[in-house]
Amino acid sequence: MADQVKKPVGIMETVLRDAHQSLIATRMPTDMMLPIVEKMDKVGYHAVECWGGATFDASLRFLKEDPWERLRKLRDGFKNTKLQMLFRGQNILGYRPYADDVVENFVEKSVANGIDIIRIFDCLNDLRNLQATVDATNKIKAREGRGHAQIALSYTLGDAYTLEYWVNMAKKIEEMGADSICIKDMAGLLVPYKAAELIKAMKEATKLPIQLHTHYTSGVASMTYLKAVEAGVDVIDCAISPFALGTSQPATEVMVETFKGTPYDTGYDQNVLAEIADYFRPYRDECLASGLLNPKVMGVDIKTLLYQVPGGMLSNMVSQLKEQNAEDRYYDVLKEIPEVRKDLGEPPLVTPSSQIVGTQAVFNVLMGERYKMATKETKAVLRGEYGQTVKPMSQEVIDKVIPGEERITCRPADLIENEMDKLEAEMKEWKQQDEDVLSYALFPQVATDFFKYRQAQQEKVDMTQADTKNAAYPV
Ligand SMILES: [Mn+2]
Repeated sequence: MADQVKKPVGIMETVLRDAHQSLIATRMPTDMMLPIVEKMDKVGYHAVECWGGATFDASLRFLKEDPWERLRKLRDGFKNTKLQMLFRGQNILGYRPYADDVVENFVEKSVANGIDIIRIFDCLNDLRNLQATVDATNKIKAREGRGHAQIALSYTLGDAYTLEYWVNMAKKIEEMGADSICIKDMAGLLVPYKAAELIKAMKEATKLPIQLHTHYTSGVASMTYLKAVEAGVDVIDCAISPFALGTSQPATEVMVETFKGTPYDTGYDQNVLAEIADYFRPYRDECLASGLLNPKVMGVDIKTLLYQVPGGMLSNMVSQLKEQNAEDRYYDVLKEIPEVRKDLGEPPLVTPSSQIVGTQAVFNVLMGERYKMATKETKAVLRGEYGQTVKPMSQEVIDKVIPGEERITCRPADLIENEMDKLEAEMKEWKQQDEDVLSYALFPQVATDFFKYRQAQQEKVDMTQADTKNAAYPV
C-alpha cells in the first residue's frame, strides 16, 4: 500500500448538528458549543456540520435562541473550517413547500451569515425540488466565490433502486450544476459490500466528489465507511466519540485511526481530537443523568435491517399503536408498510415520507379496510403535491382516495406564488433583522413566540440598567 497514490479521506464532523439531533433531540445550546470551537478549528476537518436540519426549529422552540445568532457566533469562531448545513430542498427547514423567492432568500442569508456548504435533499429524490436551491447557491458563488451546493440522495432499498438508478441520478446531479453528491443513508441500511459497489459505480459515472452519510443504528456503519473509502468515497460524516454510535454517526477518532498510515490517512492529530472528546464527555454524562440521552438509542437496532424501516419510524408506529390499544397489530403494520410504500410509488423513507407511509399503514390495519380512511398527507402525495415518485403510484388507490381529482405533474413550487412580501407584512412589528422574516416563514407560531420572548428579555435588560442608574423602577 505504501507505493499507492495518497488520497486522504475527508471527515465532516457532525457533533454540532446531526449527532446531537440524533442522540439528544437537538438540544445542545450554543453556549455548549462555543468554548470548543477554537480547538475544533485546528483539526483540519473537511467541514463542520452545525446548522439546518432540526437545529433551527429546536433553537427557537426549546432553547429560546436565535438560530441566526448561533450561526454568526460559530462563523466568528471557525476561522479556517468550512461550515455546512442541511436543507430540505423546497421545504427549506420547515414542513411545507415554499415559493422560490423564500428559498433564494434563505440561501442568501445562510451564506451571508456564515454557511459554506449547503446539503440539499428531497424526500422523494425528485431533483426538480432541489433545483431552486442549487441555482440560488450558484448565483452567490458566481458573485462572491463562496457557496457550495451539495445534492444528497436519500438512500433506500426497493425494486426501483438499482445500481443503474443511483448512477443515473449521479449524472443528472452533475448536469444540474451541483458541486458534490452525498449519499444520505438516514436509517443505516447501506451495508459494507453494497457500499463498495455503489461508490465504485458512482465514481465511474461522475467527476463530482462523493460524500457518504450514515447512522450507526444497525451496527454496520464503520465497516460501510471502510469499504466506501477503499472504493473511492471522498468524505465521510463522523461524530466525536462521546456523541458517536447508536443513532448517531461512527466515531471520528476511530475512523482517523483506521486510515492512519494508509493512502487514505486523514492527517488529523489524535491529541487534538482527544481534547475535543474530553470536552464533550462530561456533557454526555450530564445528558445521560438527566435522561436527555436515553441509553436505548446507543445500542444496535437490528430491526432496521430486517424490515428496512428507519428506527425512528418504528418507534413512532409503536406509540401510535399504543394510543389505540392495538400493540398486538405491530407485525400486521410492519407487513403493511412496504405495501403502502409501493402504492405511493416506492419513495425513500425519510422525513416527511416516512411519517406519511407509517401513519397510513397504521390506518389501513386498524380500519380493517385499506384506504377506508386516508390522511391529508397521503392525499397530497397521491395528487403529486410532494413531487414525482420513482415508480408510478397505484391507479386503484388513486381512484379510491382522490376520485376524479386533478393531479399535478409539474414541479410543485411552480404553483406557489412569491410570498416574501406577504410574510414580511404579517410579522413586521417583530422584525429586528432581515433574517427574522425567514424564521417567521418557517415556523410562524414558534418564531412569533420567540420574538415576544426576545423583546421581553431586551426590555428587562433595559429595566435593570435603569434600575441601577436611577433606582427609580420597582423590581
Ligand atoms: Mn443524518
